[in-house]
Amino acid sequence: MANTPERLVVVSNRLPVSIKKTSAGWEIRPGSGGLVTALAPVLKDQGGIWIGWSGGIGDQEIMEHIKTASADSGFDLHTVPLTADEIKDYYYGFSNEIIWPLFHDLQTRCNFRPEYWYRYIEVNKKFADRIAALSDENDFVWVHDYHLILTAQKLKEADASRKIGFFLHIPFPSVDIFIKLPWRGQILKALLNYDIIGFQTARDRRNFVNCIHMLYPDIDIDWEAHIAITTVGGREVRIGAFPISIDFGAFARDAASRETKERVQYLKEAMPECQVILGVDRLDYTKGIPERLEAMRNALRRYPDLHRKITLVQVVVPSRQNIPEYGLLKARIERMVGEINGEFTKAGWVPIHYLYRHLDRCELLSYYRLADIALVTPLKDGMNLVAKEYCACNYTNRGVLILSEFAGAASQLHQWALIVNPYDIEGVSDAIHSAFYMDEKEKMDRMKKLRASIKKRDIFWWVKNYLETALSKHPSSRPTNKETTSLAAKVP
Ligand code: ADQ
Repeated sequence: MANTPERLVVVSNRLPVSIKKTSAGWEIRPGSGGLVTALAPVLKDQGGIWIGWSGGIGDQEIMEHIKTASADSGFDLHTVPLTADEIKDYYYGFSNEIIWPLFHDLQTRCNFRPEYWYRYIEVNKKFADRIAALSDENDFVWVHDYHLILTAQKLKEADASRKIGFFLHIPFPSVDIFIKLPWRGQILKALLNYDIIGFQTARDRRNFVNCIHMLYPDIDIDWEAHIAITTVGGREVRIGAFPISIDFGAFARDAASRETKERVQYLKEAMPECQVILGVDRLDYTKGIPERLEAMRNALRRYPDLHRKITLVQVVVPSRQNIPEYGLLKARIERMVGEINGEFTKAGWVPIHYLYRHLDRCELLSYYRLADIALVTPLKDGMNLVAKEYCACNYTNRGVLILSEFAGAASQLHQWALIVNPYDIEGVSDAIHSAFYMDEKEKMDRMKKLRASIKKRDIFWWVKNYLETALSKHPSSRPTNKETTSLAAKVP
């Protein structure tokens, strides 16, 4: 196998495209998230491809449109068509009713149905077959996230030898939680078929290594610099922490654009004279939205001095609407917003503004710019990009970030954010009070340091760091910028 692969093959459950069915037919646009932005230059330059599910049932109707989206992206998108049963058992079932809650430490929410597991195996094989057909031995295959843990193993079983890496976007749980998984041994063993396994934080990497020690005590693990290394079947496996980030420059630039400034001005005029506290989350029980609302209620009860002085803008993006639990969560959030507003609203002041929808980029950036305080309090989160986006947009350095200690972002930002335990209602309420009264100098000092840290380790740094660790001969002798591996060299 070549040491320096020429082509990158990215694989994820979903393709990086936004697909909408309108009255005029399908509307498909290339994705614009940070991951695509960072990988696009590498893919375009080297003729790389992206393999994933389109998000629809079957794919016949969508295929033509995907071709157009490929042309617009500048690299080829290839779909893995899924049937309705596969979507139900592999995606909603195993991925989102087992791995997602378990890996976020919420094992009581898991639905350990055996049929989910068998379908997960089948779909991972389907992805592996597609990779085998579309790639060759000279490619580097980069598989993303928890939906595709078995893919490397299935590729090996199909006798398709590839240099292949994995990145887990969500946390990896501690041993005591991981061993609840009925298929714990199979999942761990399957991961060891990757040549490199990337986690968000050192804590996730440590949890994974501890699980290996406990379930497979015969496997030796050594360390070279910050990379754990083990040998499985004569093959080296590298295990590292690579905290994902955002396109800092684009957020900072767009936040200062005229369009955003005008929108901020409009919002300011529409809102009363208050400090704005912002929450922005996908609808998900891991994001701690009810707990945050409870903290807001607590702050308003314990600190009457905050009445008419603070307003929480809570933005919730619809997500996983086919899972009944998510509908229940939405109803719970809406009931709490109603109760709190019912208890505290006064003429000219509503304590909580609640938005349940996707925001376009300009609107999202305007809320980031408007907010005096960001309240990012997930119960557990792989990283949490909202925390980083908020800081990147805060170019006047006047905002305060309140951040859950259980977000991966806390391992990087803990010195300068106000760190809270999201389960500690009074602690979060106190943090809101402290943020409100924080003096300008302290706010600026903290925000400058937050922004400098995120700017230094942006999404381009992340891609480069991962690819160089994956492709260098020795993990500890990662090439410098000048003698970088050919794929990593294409990252801007
Ligand atoms: P997510 O759980 O989706 O990602 P997060 O990292 O916060 O969580 O990313 C959410 C993204 O959605 C952000 O980029 C944000 O801008 C966007 N967004 C949120 N609300 C929006 C709205 N109303 N309108 C438009 N856009 C909105 C998973 C893991 C995370 C990990 C990421 C990346 O769960 O822990 O940080 O992957 O690895």
